[in-house]
This record gives sequence, C-alpha cells and structure tokens, in this order.
Amino acid sequence: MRIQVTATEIGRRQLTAEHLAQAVESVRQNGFVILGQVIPTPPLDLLFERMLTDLNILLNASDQVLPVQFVPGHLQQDAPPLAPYVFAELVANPWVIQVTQALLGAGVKNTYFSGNTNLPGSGAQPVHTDGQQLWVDQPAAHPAAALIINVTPLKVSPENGSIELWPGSHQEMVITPDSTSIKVPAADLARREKVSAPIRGNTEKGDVLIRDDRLWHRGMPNHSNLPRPMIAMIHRTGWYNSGGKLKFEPGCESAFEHPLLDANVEFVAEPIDYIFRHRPYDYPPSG
Ligand SMILES: O=C(O)CCC(=O)C(=O)O
Ligand SMILES: [Fe+2]
Repeated sequence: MRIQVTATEIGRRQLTAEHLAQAVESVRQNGFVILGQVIPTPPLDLLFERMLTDLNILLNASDQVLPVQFVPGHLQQDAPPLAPYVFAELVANPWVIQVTQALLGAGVKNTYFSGNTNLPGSGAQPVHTDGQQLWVDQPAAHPAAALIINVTPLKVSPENGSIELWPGSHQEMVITPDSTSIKVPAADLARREKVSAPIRGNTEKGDVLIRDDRLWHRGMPNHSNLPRPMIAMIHRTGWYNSGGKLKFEPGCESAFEHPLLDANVEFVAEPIDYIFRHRPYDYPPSG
C-alpha cells in the first residue's frame, strides 16, 4: 500500500501513530509499503542528473565488463557517496527510520548503499529474492530482519520499468539458506500467483519503497527512453554482522546524524571508485 504522508507529519518530522501502524502492518502482511512524499525533489533532481552522468561514464568505458544483474539492461549502479548527493532525507530519513525501527527494534543499522539502473530496452529479470529466510526447515517465516529502502529520483510507472512485487511472498519458505539459487522456481510462481498476483511498485518522485528483503520481485522492461536509477539501502537489526563500514567521502558527515540510526559509515580521504567497482551477477550463473 501507499501512505500519503501529510504536510503536518513532514513539519513534525514524524508519522502519526495511525500512519505508522498502517505502514508496519503493510510490511508485515504484504512485505512492503510506500511512504508518499518524504523526500524533497530538488536534491533528487540533482542526484538524477549526476547518476545519468556517471552512467554514461560507465557505458562509454569500453574496457569494462558491465555489472549486469541477471539480464541485459539491468545494471548495478551506486549513488555517488559524496556531498551534495548524500543528504539527510535520503540516508537518514526520519519517516523511514520510524517504520524500520518499529519493525526491527532499537538499534537499526544501515548496511548497504548502492542501486539498480534499468536501461531503456531492458528485459524482465527472473523473479527472485534479494535475501532469504534465516533458517531452514521452519514451520513459518520469522519477522522481518532486513528491509530494503528503495528511492527513485523520478516518477516510476510500468512505462519506465517499475519493480514487480509479489505481495505476501516474504512469508513463503521457498528461498532458504540451503537453496541453490535466489530465483523462485516456476512451480512456486504458478502456485503463488493464485494466492496473490504480482503488482507494480509505482512511485512518485519523493516517495520511498520499503520492502522485506525476502519479498519475491523482479526488474521489468523499461519502455521509455530514459534510464531509471533506483537507490537501495538496507536497514537491519543491530545484532546483524554486516562486515565493514560503508565508505563515503568527507563533506557529507552531517547527513547521517539521526538519534535512532546506526549509519555504519566511515569517511575516507581518497576518492571512492564507485562507478566501476561492481561486477555482473546471476545466481547461479547458468540457473
Ligand atoms: O531494478 C529493479 O526494478 C529491480 C532490480 C533487482 O531486483 C535486482 O537487480 O536484484
Ligand atoms: Fe532484486
């Protein structure tokens, strides 16, 4: 579901108790929620422009293997980890943190800062999960342990390749630590479609999609003539060991300041090679 956040909630830097409860319920039941209009558009416009510039650098580097995800036209592309593209409503959004903290408990930690760019002429990815159930052979799914925060710096619809989401599929016990692939088998898709058909995660510029990392989903064809970047962060429980800190360039430190979020960042003096650091992926390579 999509919750239109009101001007009053923006002014108070807080969702109402009713909106918070609706958001939490939607993530628990459906595996996702869209918070409407919680990011100002001017910094998103700036970010979009920079990501298109970065994309051209990547596409024009002839010696590079493109970081294709599953099928041609879907690339992993980081948002620039530097000022002014890193800003508070993006990396420490108070309305988003309210929801993720309500679901994950105190000590919410961000463990990821990257993104997916859907190019004009792309195909459909296989339906997959980004995470998995944490245990095998359990009778029921555990509560959310990882929530993906997706931000698109433009309006996204089926025309320009909005993500496909399978409501409620985060509670399916299909993809677990002993699965050989994160792709959902065809028989499970056919079964699940009858329970709850997939929908599209359409968003206005300024909206944020919060989705359980176990939710079945896929990138879809972009029929427009403009690339569709989508930034991704992952909020996790504080006890999850995610390895090292996320690297950012100095100058954007204050954007991460929030009393409830462990931003999990370090600032490095040397320039970060964020355009060329990703590799193609497909799980498994020929599955
Ligand atoms: O770009 C999208 O809409 C989804 C991409 C995705 O799910 C992935 O590459 O894992
Ligand atoms: Fe994915």
